[in-house]
Amino acid sequence: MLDNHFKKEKFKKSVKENVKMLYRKTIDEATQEQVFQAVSLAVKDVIIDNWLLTQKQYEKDDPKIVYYLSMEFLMGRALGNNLINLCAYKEVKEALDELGFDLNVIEDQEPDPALGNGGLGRLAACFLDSLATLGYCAYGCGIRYHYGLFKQKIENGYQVEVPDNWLKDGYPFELRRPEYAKEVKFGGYVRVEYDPATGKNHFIQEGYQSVRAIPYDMPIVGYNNQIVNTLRIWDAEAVNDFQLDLFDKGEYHKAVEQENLAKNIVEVLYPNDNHYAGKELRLKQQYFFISASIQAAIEKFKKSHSDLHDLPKKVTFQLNDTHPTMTVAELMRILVDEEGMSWEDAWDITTHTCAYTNHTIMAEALEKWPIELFSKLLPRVYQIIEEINRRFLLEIQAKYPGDQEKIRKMAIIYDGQVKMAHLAIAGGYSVNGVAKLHTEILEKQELRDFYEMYPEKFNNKTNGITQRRFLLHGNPLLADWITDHIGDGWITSLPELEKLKVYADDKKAQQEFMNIKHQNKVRLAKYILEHNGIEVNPNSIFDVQVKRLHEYKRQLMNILHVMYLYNKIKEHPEMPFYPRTFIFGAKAAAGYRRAKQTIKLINAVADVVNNDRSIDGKIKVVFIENYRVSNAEMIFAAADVSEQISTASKEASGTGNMKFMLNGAPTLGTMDGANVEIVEEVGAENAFIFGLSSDEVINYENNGGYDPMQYFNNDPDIRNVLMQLINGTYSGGDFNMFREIYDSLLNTNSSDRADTYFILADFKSYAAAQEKVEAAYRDEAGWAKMALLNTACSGKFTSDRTIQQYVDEIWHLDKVVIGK
Ligand code: 26Y
Repeated sequence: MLDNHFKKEKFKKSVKENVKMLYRKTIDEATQEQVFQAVSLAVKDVIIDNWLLTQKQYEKDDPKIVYYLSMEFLMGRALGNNLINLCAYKEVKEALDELGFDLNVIEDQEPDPALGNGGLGRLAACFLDSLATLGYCAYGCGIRYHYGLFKQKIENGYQVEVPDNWLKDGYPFELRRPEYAKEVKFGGYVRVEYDPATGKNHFIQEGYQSVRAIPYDMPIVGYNNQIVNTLRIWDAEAVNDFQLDLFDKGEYHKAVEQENLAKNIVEVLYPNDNHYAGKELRLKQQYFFISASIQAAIEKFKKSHSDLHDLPKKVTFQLNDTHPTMTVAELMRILVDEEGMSWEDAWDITTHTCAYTNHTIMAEALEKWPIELFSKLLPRVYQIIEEINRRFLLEIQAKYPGDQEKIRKMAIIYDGQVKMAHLAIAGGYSVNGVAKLHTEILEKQELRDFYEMYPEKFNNKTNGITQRRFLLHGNPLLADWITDHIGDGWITSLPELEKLKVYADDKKAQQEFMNIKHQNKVRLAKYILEHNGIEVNPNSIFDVQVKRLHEYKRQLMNILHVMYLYNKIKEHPEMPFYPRTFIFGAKAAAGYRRAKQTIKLINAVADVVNNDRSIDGKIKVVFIENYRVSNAEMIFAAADVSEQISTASKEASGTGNMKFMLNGAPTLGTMDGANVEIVEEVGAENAFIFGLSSDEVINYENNGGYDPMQYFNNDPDIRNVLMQLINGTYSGGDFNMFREIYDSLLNTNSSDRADTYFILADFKSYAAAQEKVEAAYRDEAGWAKMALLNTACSGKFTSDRTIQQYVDEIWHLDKVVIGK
């Protein structure tokens, strides 16, 4: 579709006009950043027309709405993606060429909106893309953090966090909507008032502080269908300007407190990934955006519907992990306290409107809020949770009379804590895991009691990714090649990639496929030289691990293996060895000590290995600074090998694994998360699988019997590598620099078992799998076939499929077509 607005001359004129209006400059005086703003404004103009059109259609059709509630949306840049989905990328590129600008450079001016940490936040972004593309009425609801995930600098090998002031130049793809502001109340106390007329109690919150939640809307452009959905993120402002009476009453202090509350609440995204810290401000953030979002949703519903009992027919609240679980209680509060509904009716509505997605089984990621903190901050919401818990315990007792153990394990409030996962399961109609294996583990292990009680609530939705960003935009050469061979149906129907299978043995196709990979490697090599000052050889194998840094993801095993290879090459210089570039990209949570030490280790090994002329450049190690969505797109396109090496059972799904596969990189991994399904699709012969199974890991964890010291004692290769952590090899003689890492693998000096993540157990089978990678890569035709088949078999992993399953099996939304 070539939208009229993107006729080149008209677009050029509009860009020049915007430069003039915004900056009082002619186009040749404008900076690249100013041209970015001007181009974005021209694009936004087109988007807004479609946005209005979509709104009109929704008003006409009155479709069921899903609210995707999430503390994180890791959107990545919008300009390029919007042009892709408007089918205007090539026209705009040409128009800018003619004006003397390079669209790639213009795109690079945009800050990455990084309102998320990793997998969970990026999944939310992919889902919004698919929802708009498939024509479903969906709102993303989140927080407009003034600072997104920190930018990472590497100084002297260590991570340094730099604030991400993404709003400093103004973000062109957002719209402030002050007319939809909502008030959110914190603290104070609850006064109960008996109404003799109705015989009912009224619960009135008093002495509270409040903030005003102001929505900012970002357009979510569907692919080639004129649909534009909305990501609504809430900013906070002090309410003082309409509570000036506080000053009059001399309550100066309270007024200032409210001002600070507003300032702090949306200041910054918590940089923890898969790790719960229990901070009061985080709890405030949760209630802030949930209260505002649910109020807005109910208000919207009431505009066109008279009976709140119909809410489940028209609305679903999908909870992205437990972070938005406050929804259950807030919805109850609104229905009972504000709408005057009976508890029973309100509970029936709530439990047919809320649905919960679990993204992790890691114990340290489970949210458990201390009662003290919770009830002080949210007195009325806490009362409601107490009542939900009281009734829930009665239900458990009815089902399992006298079973105290069940109560201990399942209660929502227990041991002085509010357990958010239990509230989410009791308060909703669906609980889903994010990959087959993960859902099975939830049912059999982590949530077993809940599964036994409510088997009908449990279901699996294997994650997916959007091919529009991670192939069409990120890898234009491959995208064009695919379209030349099988047409462009894959853009909205990824399983069509299957048609590429007939080319798997075709010499010409193989060569073209690998030639594109080579060009993408050259592009990445240039980026690495510019950003890291390291020269890498595009003819070497690009072996890539990019994801958050976490012990369970085992970047440590990867770098220990590099140390092992380096030893081997030093010992046997004549040994045949195919040149390899080990590429890492990872942010560590600011307070995660072990993770930060691992980054230092990777950089220390890189320092030694990259500067050792005696190994002839056979190994290079690169740590890409500030891994984020925008450089990820380029990295996936250039990868030969996809490292997915988490301890089996720990990675719920993974989604990076899917992005690599789509771009033709075979998986080197454990049978964990969605890797299992990747292997199912592509065949074990087109992946490199190693390591303990999830059953074996879980068995060790439940029954003991794992002793890492055995590996240290019996395997000289392993012993050598570990000794190098404490003998100064990579630390300029400092014996202590990596001592803690060494201890974590061997010493049981705390309650934790040593080598919690079974690195030594899996080390040798990992090394063996790596040898298979090298042998396979030497067979050029064989490798090309394997790479091509990975792309061809990746059709299942589109988020379009995931979303369609959510729609069919959980949400039951109505499809909307513009103009129908
Ligand atoms: C602070 C806190 C409680 C917390 C913050 C962030 C807890 C968890 C998270 C993030 C979790 C996360 O990103 N999980 C990942 O979700 C992906 C999408 O489902 C999965 O692919 C991935 O395996 C999982 O680790």
